[in-house]
Amino acid sequence: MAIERTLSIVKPDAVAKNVVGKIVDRFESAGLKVVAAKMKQLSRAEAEGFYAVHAARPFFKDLVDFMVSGPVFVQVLEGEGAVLKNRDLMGATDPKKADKGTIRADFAESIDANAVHGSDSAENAAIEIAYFFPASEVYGR
Ligand code: RTP
Ligand code: MG
Repeated sequence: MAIERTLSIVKPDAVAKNVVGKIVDRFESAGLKVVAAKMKQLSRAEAEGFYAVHAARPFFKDLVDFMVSGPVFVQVLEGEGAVLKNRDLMGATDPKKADKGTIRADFAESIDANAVHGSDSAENAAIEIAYFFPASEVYGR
């Protein structure tokens, strides 16, 4: 499988719960490497731009309200099949439906406050990584 990069966000609920390190450990233990990272308070414009694909959805305002409710921890993960591997580690969008042992099952509160974001394709990963990190801030292979 190819070495990929994916964008991961530890969302405001998980940052507030002080479990950033526990979540990063899930990724590292699964063989993904953190190759860029920062904390950031998103502006409304940044959150709306990031989730622009969902702009017409009924949950969009709640999603943006939540994403600006506190700082997030944004990181780039690198490794074999990183996009799918990250999605598998995260679990289903709704933590009530997430498999046991996944990040959302263990740390998320609700479908809104669901602890993590992960890119859903290699194409979107490239776009999302560039949204937050200039190439000079990504320290991969
Ligand atoms: P994410 O983009 O944050 O990694 O989450 P995802 O791929 O698992 O889910 P997606 O469909 O992309 O939705 C983005 C975020 O919007 C919220 N959502 N709410 N109330 C609802 O039906 C609903 N559906 C989605 C979730 O917080 C989801 O993470
Ligand atoms: Mg998504």
